[in-house]
Amino acid sequence: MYKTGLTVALTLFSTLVSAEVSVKDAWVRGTVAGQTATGAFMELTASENAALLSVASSVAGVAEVHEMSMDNGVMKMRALPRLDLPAGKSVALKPGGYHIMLMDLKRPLTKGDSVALTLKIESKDKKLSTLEVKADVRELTSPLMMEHKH
Ligand SMILES: [Cu+2]
Repeated sequence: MYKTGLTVALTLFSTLVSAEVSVKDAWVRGTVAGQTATGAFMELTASENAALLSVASSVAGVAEVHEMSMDNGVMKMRALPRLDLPAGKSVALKPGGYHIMLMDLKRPLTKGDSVALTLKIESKDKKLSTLEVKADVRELTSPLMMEHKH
């Protein structure tokens, strides 16, 4: 009896949190005058398998999900069509790795500002949802996107 009750409770719970993605530590690197692109970073954890498909922000004409990797000693960035968010695993978007690239910036971003990002999420049953994220702008002295080793 007890066992049956527990199973039902767990099933209900997993239905309620279906495709829920939580966001931690969202931030955007501040820009200097004339700079038209910057990166947004955060930690994403999905309760069930999901994927980040795209991003939009009112401060940027173009926003893309990028991957940064070393290729023969050269840092390269490429746009990802989707970023998988495996259930229960936190996926870090951080300098030197995955990041959200904000391009065609419409205004300078300075410390204390906050930037609204809309993340388009696909659940494992292919349902689309959007996730609103507020990212704080951090100063330029935050760790550089291209991390240099000395
Ligand atoms: Cu990039």
